[in-house]
Amino acid sequence: MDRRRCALRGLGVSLLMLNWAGLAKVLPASAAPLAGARGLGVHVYDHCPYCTRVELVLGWHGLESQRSVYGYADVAGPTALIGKKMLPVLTWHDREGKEHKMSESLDIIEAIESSRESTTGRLIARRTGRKDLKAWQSKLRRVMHGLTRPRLLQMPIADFATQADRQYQMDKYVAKGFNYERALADTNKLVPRVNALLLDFAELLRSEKSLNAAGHSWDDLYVLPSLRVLSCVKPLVWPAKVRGYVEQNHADAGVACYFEHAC
Ligand SMILES: N[C@@H](CCC(=O)N[C@@H](CS)C(=O)NCC(=O)O)C(=O)O
Repeated sequence: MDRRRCALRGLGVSLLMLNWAGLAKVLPASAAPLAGARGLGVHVYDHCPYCTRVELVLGWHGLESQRSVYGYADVAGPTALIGKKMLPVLTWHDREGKEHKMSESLDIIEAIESSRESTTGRLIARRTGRKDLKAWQSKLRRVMHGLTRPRLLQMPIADFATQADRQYQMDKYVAKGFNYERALADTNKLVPRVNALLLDFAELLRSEKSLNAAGHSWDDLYVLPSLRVLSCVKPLVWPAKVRGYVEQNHADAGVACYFEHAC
């Protein structure tokens, strides 16, 4: 399911990089991680919010990449990349043909943002720390997983293609006290709560495509992947403004949501 393919060409050197926390630091020219990068590869789980935020930023920058999606029970695949089972990972070759691998979504996004290959320049402002947004996110976290975890297993994504992949997800969350049967039985209780939060979210949006009037920021990157995951839950009622925000931002990046497969 490759959505992007191509090579980065002629990356310039970026001297000034702002890290994700917003602290300015000057890196030597050689530290511009994507300088001269070719053949970007993005290694992801489709359902993973950290992976989605990377794919959103790649897409908004118009940087194409070879997309590899791993089964959730596949230990060898991701481990072969960075020595541990954790995604996302970005891979590329430098001008000399040497292969590079980068993990940690924050670092990957910073590398993309600071690359000169993108014609857009920086797109993502710092997180604002909006209290209304923080409060909304913590309410959502408390109720969304009961709806999304069982349904994500039904999505036609490589993450959960095999019984072993689905079992891996279930074992992971059952070990943390999650109960799949109870969660599904609670659907009718959880849906109205999430519907109310979607209505609240419409009030938080200060532009059609971004939470803040000035354009995309880390606020959007923290929220959009959660909303994308919620798109697998059929009984939810999406306010037009919120659905537009989710669909447009993912479409702009070439990242599919789950609306059409919702159950
Ligand atoms: N700090 C990392 C977190 C990445 C992460 O937690 N990835 C999860 C998927 S959402 C993972 O690879 N989990 C492996 C597993 O649960 O087996 C980042 O921001 O990239």
